Amino acid sequence: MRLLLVHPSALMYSEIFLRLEPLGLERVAAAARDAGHEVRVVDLQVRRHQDLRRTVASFVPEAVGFSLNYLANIPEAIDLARRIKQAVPGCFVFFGGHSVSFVSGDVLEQAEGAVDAVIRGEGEPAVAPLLEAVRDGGIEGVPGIITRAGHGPAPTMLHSIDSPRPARDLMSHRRSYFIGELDPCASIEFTRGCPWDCSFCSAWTFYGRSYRKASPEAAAEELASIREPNVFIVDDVAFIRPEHGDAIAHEVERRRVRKQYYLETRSDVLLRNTEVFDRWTRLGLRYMFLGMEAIDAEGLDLYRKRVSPDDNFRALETARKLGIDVAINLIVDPAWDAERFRIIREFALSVPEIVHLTVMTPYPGTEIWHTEARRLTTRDYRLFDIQHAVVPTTLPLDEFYRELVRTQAVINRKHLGWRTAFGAAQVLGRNLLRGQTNFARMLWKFNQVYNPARQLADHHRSVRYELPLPRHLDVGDRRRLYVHTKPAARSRADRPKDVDSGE
Ligand code: B12
Ligand code: SF4
Repeated sequence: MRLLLVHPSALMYSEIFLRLEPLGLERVAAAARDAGHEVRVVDLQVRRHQDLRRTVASFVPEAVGFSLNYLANIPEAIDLARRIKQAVPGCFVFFGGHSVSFVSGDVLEQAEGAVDAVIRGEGEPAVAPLLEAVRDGGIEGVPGIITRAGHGPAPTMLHSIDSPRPARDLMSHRRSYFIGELDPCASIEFTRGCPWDCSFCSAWTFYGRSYRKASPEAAAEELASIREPNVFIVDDVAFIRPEHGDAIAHEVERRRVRKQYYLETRSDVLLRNTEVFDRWTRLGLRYMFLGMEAIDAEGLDLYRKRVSPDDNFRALETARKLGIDVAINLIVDPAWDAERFRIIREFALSVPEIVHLTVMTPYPGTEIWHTEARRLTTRDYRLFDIQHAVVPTTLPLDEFYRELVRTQAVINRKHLGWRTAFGAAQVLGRNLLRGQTNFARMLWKFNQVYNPARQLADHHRSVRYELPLPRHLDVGDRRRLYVHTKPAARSRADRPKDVDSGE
């Protein structure tokens, strides 16, 4: 069959700091291609709607699949689905991905027939059976499928994440993917899932708290096949198991692969497995995201982060010693007053690290979606991008955004603009010579993207599609939140000692 896969447009946050390849969609594309289908991919993060229209007109797809990892993209995807159905009557349109897995039934209703099905859970094992069933009949038997008529069997999980390897060759604008100075930048997955259970996060509920590792040989082989000089490791928490990180490092050294890396991890993992991170700095690890989330014990307990403020500060020290540049994430509670923002600004100014702020947002699929007592002030999908307040703010909303942007602007003062341009002159020069302009362009974009008036105005747009209301649920048995309920090859040994089972 002719299958077209589409990734929606970039959200606010990705307009400046990063734009990364849609690895999940590339893996779904690979699985479909391996099963003999003809596949094209359009990534609207780096292409325009007009490009999608042209591809639809020339390729005349028999099936179109949208990747919906982000709730905020759902309205755009429904509108595009309607247009595709008009342009190619009879084309089978389906959605898949992280966020849509938690609101599939509601999205199908809202699309009023423009979307034929949603695939919940991992896409690789489902896409070939789905296309076969679209051609030959019997879609109700596809694992993870939901249609307006009902749902099929539970989603299945890949036994091993070693294959299929992402179909990177199908992406036409690879030079547009970057993260900060790492321009251009590819992505790779070494592990999938997360054994922790933070209350604001849906990474663990999606994968049913399972955790799978790529084989070190397959991971290194894939790295060696990547053309870009820079790589973002998409794992939720990198190097939880030190022996796994070491084994990949060994294979990478053996193949003499030399790249620069950006990854994401937790403070306690960095402290516990410092040697692995040190080894990776010698292989090119330059940057990391550290989800600190809060600077006080109360906040950390609230999010069930299972680390202490002391761990967080020691982790920062460790990263500095290793020479890794860190971007910290802190969660802004809409209840914050001006004084709280002032304290956070002071903190952000006092550390050399980049301090990112995201707004606490109850998402379907997270525990706080069911337990948050504050009512939602909006159900507009587009505002669920963790840059907007969706529960009542203590400050008047306009003042909240002014304080938020003022605090985020510390990044602008410390890490963007001329100061950074001078500091990174060598990198900038090298990138520009190679025609890579993503990093240069991000340096002066802050005020255009982060603007309190723009954020406030977003609340006044007319709303066509709304999130379902949260159902208050006794989450005593947290398995009720899972998308994948029967984790593949779950090993107790993969669960860090300080994470209780909670089940
Ligand atoms: C890498 C990553 C990013 C990259 C994006 C890369 C990209 N272009 O896709 C960057 C850093 C840019 C990013 C940014 C953001 N992210 Co992000 N991100 C992730 C992360 C850590 C891994 C995603 C990944 O590549 N996984 C590996 C691949 C193989 O898995 P996958 O993408 O999920 O794909 C599988 C399935 O979802 C499914 N699937 C995917 N697409 C499709 C399509 C079809 C048709 C089918 C059938 C199946 C299918 O099959 C795939 C294979 O199994 C996830 C957490 C997670 N564990 O998933 C968060 C996550 C998806 N991000 C999240 C958030 C909140 C954001 C931001 C909004 C954050 C912000 N600070 O503003 C931004 C906005 C992004 C945007 N659209 O512009 C949330 C989503 C929450 C929500 N409910 O919307 C997540 C779940 C993290 C979390 N737990 O909070 N992110
Ligand atoms: S450790 Fe990170 S990925 Fe895992 S549940 Fe907590 S926030 Fe989510």
